[in-house]
Amino acid sequence: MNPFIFVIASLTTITMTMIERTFLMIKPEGVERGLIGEIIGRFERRGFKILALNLTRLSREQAERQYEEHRGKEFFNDLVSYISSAPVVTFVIEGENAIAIAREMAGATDPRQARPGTIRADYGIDVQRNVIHASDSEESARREIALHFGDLMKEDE
Ligand code: IDP
Ligand code: MG
Repeated sequence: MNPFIFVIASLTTITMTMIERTFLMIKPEGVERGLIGEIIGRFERRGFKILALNLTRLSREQAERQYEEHRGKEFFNDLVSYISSAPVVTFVIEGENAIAIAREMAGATDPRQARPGTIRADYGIDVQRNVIHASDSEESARREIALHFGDLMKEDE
């Protein structure tokens, strides 16, 4: 192979396989319905490493901070009350392109529009009770990991 092409091809491969971390949360109805093992198992079987995991009940303030970007929308108050109403499972996974792949595995926000085989299509009840949260970008992942697992961020420094 032409050495120039080889270098370009290698660089492309390096930039396309990014080891990332992302934040996930099994929402109250997922925990309530006994879906913790099923959902976490999907990420394990897909080859992601579980870096942190917590069964916890979010305070109203934590829920508001989690969904900060939606403040002011008509569903905000309801969403915050719902998310802080009962235990959730928060966790962080690590692996290649974790952020985009976890979003794909979660599926569209509205379970009725989610592709078959995605977590929301398989288990979602409605647009609010859609079983799982997954960070939508590198910036959200960093912010949400810091919000729920501050200690994990400190280890990296
Ligand atoms: P996402 O979870 O797919 O990123 P977002 O639009 O960021 O979707 O909304 C955050 C969460 O807010 C959703 O997962 C869902 O639980 C809730 N939500 C979004 N849109 C609506 C709505 O129109 N009605 C009620 N709840 C909603
Ligand atoms: Mg979102």
